[in-house]
Amino acid sequence: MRSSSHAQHPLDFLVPGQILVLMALSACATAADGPAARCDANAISGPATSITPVASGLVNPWGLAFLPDGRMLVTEREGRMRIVSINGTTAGTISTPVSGVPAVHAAGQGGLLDVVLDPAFASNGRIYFAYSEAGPGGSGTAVARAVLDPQALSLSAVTPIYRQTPKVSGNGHYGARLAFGTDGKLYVSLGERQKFDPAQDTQQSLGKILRLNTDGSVPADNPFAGNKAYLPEIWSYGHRNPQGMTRHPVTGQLWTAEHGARGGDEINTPEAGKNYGWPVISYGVNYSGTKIGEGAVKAGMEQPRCYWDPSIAPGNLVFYTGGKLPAWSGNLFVTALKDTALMRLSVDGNRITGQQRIEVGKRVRDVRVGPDGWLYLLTDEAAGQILRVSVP
Ligand SMILES: [Ca+2]
Repeated sequence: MRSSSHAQHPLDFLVPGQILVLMALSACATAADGPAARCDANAISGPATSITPVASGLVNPWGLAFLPDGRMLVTEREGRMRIVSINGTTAGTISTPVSGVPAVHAAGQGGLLDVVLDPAFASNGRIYFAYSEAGPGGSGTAVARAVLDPQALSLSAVTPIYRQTPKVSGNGHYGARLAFGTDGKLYVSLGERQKFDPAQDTQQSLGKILRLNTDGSVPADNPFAGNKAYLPEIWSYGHRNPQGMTRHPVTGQLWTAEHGARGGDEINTPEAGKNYGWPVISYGVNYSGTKIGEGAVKAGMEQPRCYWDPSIAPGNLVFYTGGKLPAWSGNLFVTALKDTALMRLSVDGNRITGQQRIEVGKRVRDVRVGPDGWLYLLTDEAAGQILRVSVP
């Protein structure tokens, strides 16, 4: 029609009414739009909280597990595991390091990461922990099983049960939360090591959620068992850096929090065999502002339950089961590193219906429900603390 040598505006051939329609369509199709909603779309209010330090002097604590006697087993990212007793005080006692912890690759985001107790810990003393391990090619997330003697402060029978493949360069996006399902299987969240595409490569374990037996072997009923195109340990794939994982106390559904790119942190409910999209779909953009992948929505790829834009940098998450405060019952609490807060999300089925931001003022790495019914946080600081969140 016209020579392309003219610097013609692409909308010049449209009449004004058509331009409006086109603008509306284009607004619907931007990467920031899609069926998922922002986690903070509806602000909710709740009872005023008290946040009290109960132990101080931990160095970058990462994972916390309550022992049956009420003490806390805590990891420090540099490679130490300690037992903390609070005895109802605000100046808890921190033990010397537990012996027997293997050498870890403590660099960048890597080191000694999550720890969980075996569901039968009271009888078998077993714990499971995730860590970054150096090896040919660089480093990767690994999971080990051991027997803890809480009195002797020692680990025995330390056995690596899983190693992420392949090991790669760099010191980011290890993921590394652990959670037991109601099926007694161990779920492991693995980041994509800042390598993007491997999250979609089903022959690698970067950017995956795994489902394992407690000795590291693959359950026969895993979604891809027997399918040569997939590593059999994969539960779900297309994840970026999931550092939060828990299960719903009633339904058993797995819930995860994952760091997205700028403006794309997500809450997901990973289901067997499904693809969660990274790096093909995302609500975020590169830190430089450039686009990632193909947009926010694609057939065959799952949407998050909600996303944060701007990003909060989520750590762990947990459903409130404390029973102390009916107003929190069934709420999902998510820690925020960059946003230095605790997010209280109201949940209806699989839908996030509201968010209350509870200011902490420190980078919050982990959240757990304590045996006293209150919430306990780890702050990711060189002068790290355990904080109790209660309602007076
Ligand atoms: Ca996703």
